[in-house]
Formats: sequence, structure tokens, C-alpha cells
Amino acid sequence: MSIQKAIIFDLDGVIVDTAKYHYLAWKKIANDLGFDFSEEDNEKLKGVSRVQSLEFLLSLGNVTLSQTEKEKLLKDKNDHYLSLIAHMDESELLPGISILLKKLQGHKIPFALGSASKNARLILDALHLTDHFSAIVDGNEVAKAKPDPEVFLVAAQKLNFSPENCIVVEDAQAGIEAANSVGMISVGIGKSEVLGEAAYLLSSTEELTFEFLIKI
Ligand code: B16
Ligand code: MG
Repeated sequence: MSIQKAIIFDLDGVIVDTAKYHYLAWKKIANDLGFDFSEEDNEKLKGVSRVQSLEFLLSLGNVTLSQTEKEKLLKDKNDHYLSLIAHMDESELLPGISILLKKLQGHKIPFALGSASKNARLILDALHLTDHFSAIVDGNEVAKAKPDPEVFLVAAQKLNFSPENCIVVEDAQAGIEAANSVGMISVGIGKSEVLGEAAYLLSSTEELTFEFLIKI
């Protein structure tokens, strides 16, 4: 890297493979309400807050509920999600992530977490990663969800880096949009149909190597 850069990692779908558990938990809510929920539909929930995800799901199924009923579903979804991730450990880290974080630390390249999840710290603790991040910003700390860039801007502030010197790694369209909107360098992990706006696109975290990042 010519000018020192910092990395901001998304959590679900970048550090750890929790996206599939979010999907299963939402699918159960949809099925209980009487409609199906495909993996394709689920793409639109990636990176999106819990409350907004429920709103999307309800509009997909054409279901109208009271606030009390919605709150119950939000709790049910999270309880189910927590039971799915209860036994999570380092084996669920996505390919190459463990080595990458070690190399970044070894080269003193700071990195932060910028996640929409309110469960982010719990997950990082389970993976024994909490102390490795220079800063952690999650869904408990921000008022506006992705595609609003707040989560990444707070992370950049905590790292003491200007937005243009931050590289954001994301698996969600909403996250790429958030990063691009404030001039951060976006790296998408996934398919071009979904993440076509990313400045750099990789098909999996296996390609997200230290060597790749230092070329940016
Ligand atoms: P929670 P990320 C996001 O995390 C997930 O991609 C998204 O599917 C989820 O709805 C959101 O966190 C909220 O998660 O229900 O745990 O608060 O990808 O931004 O790390
Ligand atoms: Mg994600």
C-alpha cells in the first residue's frame, strides 16, 4: 500500500459463515407465517438490520402485523438464530480469514469491524477474535443501518483514518453502497449480479489475501 490504509471488515458473510444461519432463522419465520423464502430473497437481507429485515419479509409475504406481533417475531428470529450459532467456533471462520488477520496484525495494518449485527461481539468472542480488532462497531452503536454509511464512518473515526484510506470488505449490496457513498474502497465478496458496484470483486474469501490487499 502506498499510503497506509486501514481495513474495515463486515462480519456475517466475510469473517464468518453466519449468513446461512440468518437465512434459516428468517425462513422459519416466513414458513410459520405461511409463505416461502428463497435464498435469492435472502440476498436483500444481507447487511440489513433485524428490524428492516422483518419489514422486508412481511412485505414479501403480504402480511400486516401489529407492533406487538412484530416484536414477538423479532425475538423469535433472534432466539432461533442464537440457538443455531450456540456452538460456533473457529471452524466456521471463512477460508483464509484467520491467516489474513494474523498477517495484517504482523504488518501493523489496523483493522476494524463494521457490522449491522447486534450479536457481533458475542460472535467475535466465540471465535476468540475480539481482542484482535483495533475497533469494533456493531448494530448496537449506530442509529442508521446500511446502506447508510454510519457504521463505517464510526469505524474509520475510531481507527483515526480518513474514509478514502479505508478499505471495506463486504458481502452485501447494502454494505458496498454504504462504503462507496463515502469514498471508501469497496471490496465485494460474492457474485457480480449482486455486488456489481464494488470497486473490487472477489468470488470468495479465499481470494482475499494479504497480497491482494497490499496491492490496493
Ligand atoms: P442481528 P453484517 C448483518 O450483519 C447481517 O448480514 C444481516 O443478515 C442481519 O440481519 C444483520 O446483521 C443484523 O443482525 O440480527 O444479529 O442484529 O453482515 O453487517 O455483519
Ligand atoms: Mg455481511
